[in-house]
Amino acid sequence: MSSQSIKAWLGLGGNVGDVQSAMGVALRGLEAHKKITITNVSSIYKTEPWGLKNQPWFHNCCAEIEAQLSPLALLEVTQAVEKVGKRERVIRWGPRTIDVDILSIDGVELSGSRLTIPHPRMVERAFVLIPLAEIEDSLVIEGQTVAERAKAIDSSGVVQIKTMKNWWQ
Ligand code: PH2
Ligand code: MG
Ligand code: MG
Repeated sequence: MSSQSIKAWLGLGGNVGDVQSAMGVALRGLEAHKKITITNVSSIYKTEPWGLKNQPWFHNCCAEIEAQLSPLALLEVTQAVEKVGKRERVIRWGPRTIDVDILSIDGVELSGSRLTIPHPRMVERAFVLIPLAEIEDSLVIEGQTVAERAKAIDSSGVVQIKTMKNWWQ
């Protein structure tokens, strides 16, 4: 049993069905885990599909958590939470009900077959950088802060949606 605490940032999204509600279910599922505390959640953004263009727009958000779990144990929890959202991934970068990605873990760099931290494509993705900058702008990824990267990237396909502050609870 590990009692070491980690701070991590997650990216959530989807483009099939009621994604706002699926992201709420996922976040409440994480919060219900006794070794996870959600410390911040961004607004929801409507975002242009990245990678595979010909599919519906996504909804995305980011969350900051604290956990008494190893990175791989956290991955297992995020995957279990995706299962509750009935995720079935058929095509890479294609339509999905709910996706929960570990973006970054404070002080951790990791490159393995199951998990790479920081998430390898996060710095190319406005749908990650813009919600992440909202909750943690001074986080440094590959030598640059999230705020700097969010400012430099084309954000025309990322539209903030008005929600209640604690929309996910
Ligand atoms: N996720 C993908 C592929 N493309 N595009 C947007 N806008 N948002 C996503 O969450 C997303 C994507 C694969 O995980
Ligand atoms: Mg994923
Ligand atoms: Mg993803």
